[in-house]
Amino acid sequence: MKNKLKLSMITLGILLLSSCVSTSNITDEANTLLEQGDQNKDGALSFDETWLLLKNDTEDKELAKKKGITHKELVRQNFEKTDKNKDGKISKYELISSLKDD
Ligand SMILES: [Ca+2]
Ligand SMILES: [Ca+2]
Repeated sequence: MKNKLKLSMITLGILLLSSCVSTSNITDEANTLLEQGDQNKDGALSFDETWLLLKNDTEDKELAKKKGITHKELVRQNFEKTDKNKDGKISKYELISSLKDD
C-alpha cells in the first residue's frame, strides 16, 4: 500500500513536470492541429480548414453567444488575430506563437 502511494506520487511528479515543458507540448499541439485540419496538405490552415476544425467546439460556441456574435464570426476574429502576416493562412509558426499567448 505504501509503495503504491509512493508510485502515484512519482507519477504525479512526472505529470507536473511534463506540463511545465510547455514549448515541446505546444509544438506537439500545433502539429496535431495541423495534421487534423490541413485538408490540402500545404502545411498551413486556411480559414475554411480552421472553421472545419473548430465548428464543433462548444466552448467557443458559448463564448460567441455571450459576445452576441455567431460562432463563425468568433472563429474569423481569432483566425485574423492568429494570421500575423495576413496571407489568409495560419502557418505552423503562427499557430505555435498563438498557442504560446494563451
Ligand atoms: Ca491547408
Ligand atoms: Ca499567415
